[in-house]
Amino acid sequence: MGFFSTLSSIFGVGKKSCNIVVVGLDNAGKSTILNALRSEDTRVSQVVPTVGMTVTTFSGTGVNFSAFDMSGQGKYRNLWDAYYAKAEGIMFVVDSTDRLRLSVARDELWMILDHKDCKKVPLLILSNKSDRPDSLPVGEVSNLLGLDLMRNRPWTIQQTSAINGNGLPHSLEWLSKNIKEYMNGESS
Ligand code: G3D
Ligand code: MG
Repeated sequence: MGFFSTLSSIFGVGKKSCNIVVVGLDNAGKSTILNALRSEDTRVSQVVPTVGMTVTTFSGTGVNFSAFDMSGQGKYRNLWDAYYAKAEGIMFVVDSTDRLRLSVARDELWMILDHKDCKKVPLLILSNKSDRPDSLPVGEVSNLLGLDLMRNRPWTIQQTSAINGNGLPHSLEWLSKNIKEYMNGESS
């Protein structure tokens, strides 16, 4: 698609690898976003799809994305503990046109943040599908998700379109910068 700089230029080819958990309700756009990352010249070394979950490792970048669909997969949730425990960043994707399920997305988001294994890692929230005319403004999505209550972690909400790429490079740059700061803080 050509709208991404390569992942390695955003994340750098560090010595340490980093793990990013990508979550959100089904149909939010998680797979489309990961596919867009894949379509650049970044070589994918591993894509392991399982029920309700996909792990994508981009070789040469040190970045691993593990994506989960949150809804209707209750019985797999115990699998996620290990991913939260080793995550250095969380990307939460919401469909900004799905007014009916934004409250479900809010409950899922706060359930993750309250999870015992979820550390104070940077949180990037993507208000996705902003290309659609029925997309809610980012401020409204932020209110509906209750983000004014967010404390004690670096976070941001960004408007994106996985279809035309708008907002994605900037969002990933934010995530990269904040993950680096988080990892430096952990090792010092
Ligand atoms: P998921 O992995 O979170 O479940 P997907 O979601 O990536 O499978 O996306 C679900 C549907 O939404 C797909 O449409 C996809 O093309 C569409 N979609 C994802 N991101 C965007 C976006 O930013 N804008 C628009 N307009 N559509 C988007 P289909 O028709 O294949 O189900
Ligand atoms: Mg998917």
